[in-house]
Amino acid sequence: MKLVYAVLASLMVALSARAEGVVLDMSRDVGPGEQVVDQITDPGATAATGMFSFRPSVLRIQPGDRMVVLNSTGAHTVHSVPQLWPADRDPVKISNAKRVEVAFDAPGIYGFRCARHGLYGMTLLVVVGDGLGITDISDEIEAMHAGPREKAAFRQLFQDYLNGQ
Ligand SMILES: [Cu+2]
Repeated sequence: MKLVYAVLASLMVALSARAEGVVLDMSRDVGPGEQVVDQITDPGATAATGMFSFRPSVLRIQPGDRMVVLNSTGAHTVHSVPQLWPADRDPVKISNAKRVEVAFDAPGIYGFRCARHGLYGMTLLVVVGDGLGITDISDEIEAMHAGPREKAAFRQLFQDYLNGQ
């Protein structure tokens, strides 16, 4: 029960800070070559799909840049998806961390999911460089050990990327 109160309290703080337009959270500070990805729980969502999300859910960065993930604190995690992650690189497994940096040196397309909410479509696509002309990741998505909503979310993210969003 204490955990529930802690989660609610942090949620209320975040909501009140947003309402007042106050930005005091030093964890949001980023340097050159860093881009923030937030992990969001939207209590106003009308369905589980759409309630949990990475923002942005498609991140475009350059080789050598770093993704700064915020709010992997209990409610959310960041796990690399094997089908969209280099086999020779250690998997990303972030949880219980308020701020974590992930560096990307090699161009390509990388996929991440929240271990808790991936089944609701909480997915993230990171495109490093120009995408190498990749026009299709349907085989990778099909091979994922994931439910239909998660696969649909990855398909939508890739379509968003192709559409230039
Ligand atoms: Cu989550």
